[in-house]
Amino acid sequence: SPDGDAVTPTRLRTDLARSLSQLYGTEVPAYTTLVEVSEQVNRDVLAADPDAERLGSIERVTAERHGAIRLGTPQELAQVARIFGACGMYPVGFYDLRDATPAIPVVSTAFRPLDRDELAQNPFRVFTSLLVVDDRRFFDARLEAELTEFLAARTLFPGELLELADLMEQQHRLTAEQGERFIELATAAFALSPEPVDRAWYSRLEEVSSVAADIGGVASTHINHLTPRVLDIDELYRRMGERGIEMIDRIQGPPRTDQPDVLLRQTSFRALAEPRRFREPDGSIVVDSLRVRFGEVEQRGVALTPTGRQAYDDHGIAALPDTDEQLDALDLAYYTRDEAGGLRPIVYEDFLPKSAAGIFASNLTGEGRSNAGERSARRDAPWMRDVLGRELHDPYDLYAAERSAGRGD
Ligand code: OOG
Ligand code: NI
Repeated sequence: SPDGDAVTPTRLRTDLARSLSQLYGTEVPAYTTLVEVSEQVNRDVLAADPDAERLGSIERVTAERHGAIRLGTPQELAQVARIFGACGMYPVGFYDLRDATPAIPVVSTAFRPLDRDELAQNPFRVFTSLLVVDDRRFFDARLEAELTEFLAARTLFPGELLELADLMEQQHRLTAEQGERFIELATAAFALSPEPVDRAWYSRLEEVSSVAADIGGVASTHINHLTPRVLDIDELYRRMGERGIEMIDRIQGPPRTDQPDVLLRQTSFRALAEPRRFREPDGSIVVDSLRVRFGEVEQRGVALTPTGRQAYDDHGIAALPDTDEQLDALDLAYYTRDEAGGLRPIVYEDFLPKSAAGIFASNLTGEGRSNAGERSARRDAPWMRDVLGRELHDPYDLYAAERSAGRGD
């Protein structure tokens, strides 16, 4: 029957995650090693720890990935919102990485499923950053004008893909054939382009920021990384080292303690030099390399309430109590109750701006250049909501709603 073959948003998200994972594995072979080691670590933790699944079923954790992409214009962001919307992924949170050290000229959100059962079926999410071309701390008026012109002339997402996306958002289903076509076009849109890079233009942007060059120096976008989830990131870090893969020098986020895991811990291995074709100023094409993409891995813990987060941001993990019961009683973290009345943590499904900036920074090729004291362009959650033309969800509202629902409040 036609209905039996219909593709739902959930199915489309699962297929997209799998297809991008396959693509990225062919593009960045060390990613495949990372996935293998992550799966081994998860199996070992599951075997040794009876409570291993308290933060998510082994099926979910093993399938779990987040991706990162970087865009140049508000129009591109609005388009990608339609593509992810078709996959049941909606914008959550606003992150301003221009305030970080070193400052990165982007603002970001994450597209992800909102409901617990959707997350359980497939938790794929994409951290999505947008270049702020009119921020005078990074770009002078002339470079802004050139960037704007360059970005306006490119097309990241073909019309057919956007039409299929809109159809899915309207109908909540596509035919099997339409679904396949969607996946094919979406995967191609996020593949590394073989088109030559204009050397002079790329270099000018790179002087300001290698993130600006990665975004605005080429006529396409690509997955920057795809991140599996592990149940023990310290063990993962150790095993990757043993395999001779050079990791960045630290794990971002809260340190390991005997307290319940909170928020998000992440680490990455260095950007790999990938062969890329360049068009030189004399018109010749040469093969050189760029280091912009990398591997990242993460471990997730319980989501903190605004009060818990403030305490963590101000004083570190030591400011939080030692048990789930205390975290719950003091309203510092989110929990629901299981059938036996025990506490079940609500997993943190979002990102941390400090860690995100650290991940960006660990992979910058140069210092970049920014002019303190210059005008920063206004970018905030309301601005981004207007660009998206759809609701920008507040992560705390989602966690609070889940807690209330789970307790029958
Ligand atoms: C995004 C960096 C942030 C994370 O997991 O916090 C990020 C990027 O490099 O484009 O992916
Ligand atoms: Ni990431």
